[in-house]
Amino acid sequence: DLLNRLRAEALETGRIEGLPGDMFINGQWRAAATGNRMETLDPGTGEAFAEFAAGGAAEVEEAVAGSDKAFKEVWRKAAPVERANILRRAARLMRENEERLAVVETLDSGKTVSEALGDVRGSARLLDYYAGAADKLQGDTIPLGPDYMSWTMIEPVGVTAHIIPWNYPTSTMIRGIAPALAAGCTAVVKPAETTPLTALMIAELFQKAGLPNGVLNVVTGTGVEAGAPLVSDPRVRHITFTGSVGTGSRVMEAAAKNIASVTLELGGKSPAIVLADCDLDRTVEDMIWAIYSNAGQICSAGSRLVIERSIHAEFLEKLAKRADELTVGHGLRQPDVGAINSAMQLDKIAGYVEDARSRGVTVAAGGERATDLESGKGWFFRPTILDNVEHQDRVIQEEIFGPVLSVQVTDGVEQALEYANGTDFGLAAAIYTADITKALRLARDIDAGQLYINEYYAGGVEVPFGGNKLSGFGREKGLAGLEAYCKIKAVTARI
Ligand code: TXE
Repeated sequence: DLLNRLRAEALETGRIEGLPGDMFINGQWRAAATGNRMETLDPGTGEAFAEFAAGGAAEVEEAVAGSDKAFKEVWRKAAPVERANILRRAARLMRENEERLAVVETLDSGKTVSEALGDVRGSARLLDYYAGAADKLQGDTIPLGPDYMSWTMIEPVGVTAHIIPWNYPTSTMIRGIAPALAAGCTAVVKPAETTPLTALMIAELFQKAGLPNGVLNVVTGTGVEAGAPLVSDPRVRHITFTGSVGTGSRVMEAAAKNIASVTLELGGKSPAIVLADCDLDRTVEDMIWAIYSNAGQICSAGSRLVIERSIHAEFLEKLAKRADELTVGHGLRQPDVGAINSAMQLDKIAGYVEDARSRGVTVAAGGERATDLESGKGWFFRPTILDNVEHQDRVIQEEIFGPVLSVQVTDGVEQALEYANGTDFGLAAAIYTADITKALRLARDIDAGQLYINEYYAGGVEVPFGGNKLSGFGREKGLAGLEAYCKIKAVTARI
């Protein structure tokens, strides 16, 4: 079938024909004014496979100006059902092109092609979900007694900026632009410099879906050259950022200068609390995918296992066995675990593990770099378990963003709760137990944006997603995901 043909072609030639390499600005495909270009590398081989435009302040200026004009003249005036129809057409086009999108996403990001397919399908679903919301953004009437009439109107905030990370290029872009466009906002997207291609392909699909010029723009380039001017532009009224805590803080500072609002989806160090009465085998399997999906490069990854002492030994034995069984390799070869997105990220992961080992932390599985078995190339790290780690250790406190699980042993629910809340992050947490009282008590008391009970990553596009503390604020997905893109106008008349 098409997927297998594309996979075989890409594995053999190291490239894909017909990729977009220019930026999408105001409905036009454009090179950078400087003529500068950058390469994107396949993490599965570490070799370049495509080029794209290195945009900067000049292109950001044009994109924001075009976006502002399209907002004022076209998109905010469009009937909600018209916006919904375009989003639905884009969803259909994504599904029709899912194989190609998935293969390109795999080459750009390093993830497995089945993970990439899942991302594309989930993104099409997000487009449908927000298409359905576009014509339901209605206000309230407010009773004030006989002499007045008062009502609210839900209006789009205006031009929005979307800064996208490299771990979920397609999903993160769509979960921002789908509610933004549904609400009547226009968007300028800056993808990560290591994963720009699917953003450009998505722009092509929106163009085919009939989106008016300027409503969606994609400016590629580095964070400093393209991202910074975008988030500093006073015409941008909301910024949706997913990435590191440090960059998120700089983005918020830039937004503060313009009193623009921000959604920040930053890092995490999310615990899975496993109590002695859990369903052991099922929980082992859940933990494997909580941490090793996307090679651990997930902000909400279950990167800490907080486990009750009485089942620690048995659980760890099973978990380490499963971790050792996992295959690692080029995402197009359909391994269990794909590549690390960049050489820099791989060095960061290896650095954490080496440092822990040198301090005497037990490495219960993995702990080593790897290469693709067939080609001997690429950036990989074996699924790793660091066992019995002290709570203050940096592999408990800091985000590694790789396939590394850090285990904390607990003597009961109270200590588990302390451990769960005892980091600077508050993104996700999971609780595994047969005791509903313990589960609900922990769900109430853990300070995190997502609580999962007896499953990890439970919930879909309908469920709000976001973090507390250094993990950020604001919520994406679900109806809550529309709020950032809407402002309320209250109209009150004396009659
Ligand atoms: O992130 P950055 P990096 C974490 C993870 C990872 C670390 C570093 O721990 O190891 O961050 O990754 C753009 N103005 N996460 O360096 O810098 C940049 O071009 C505007 C967690 O890649 O935050 C890219 O598009 N934009 C995470 C995006 O910001 C700027 C996902 C993210 O890059 C900018 C990714 C600037 N001044 C990394 N500087 C998650 N929450 O899922 C950079 N950018």
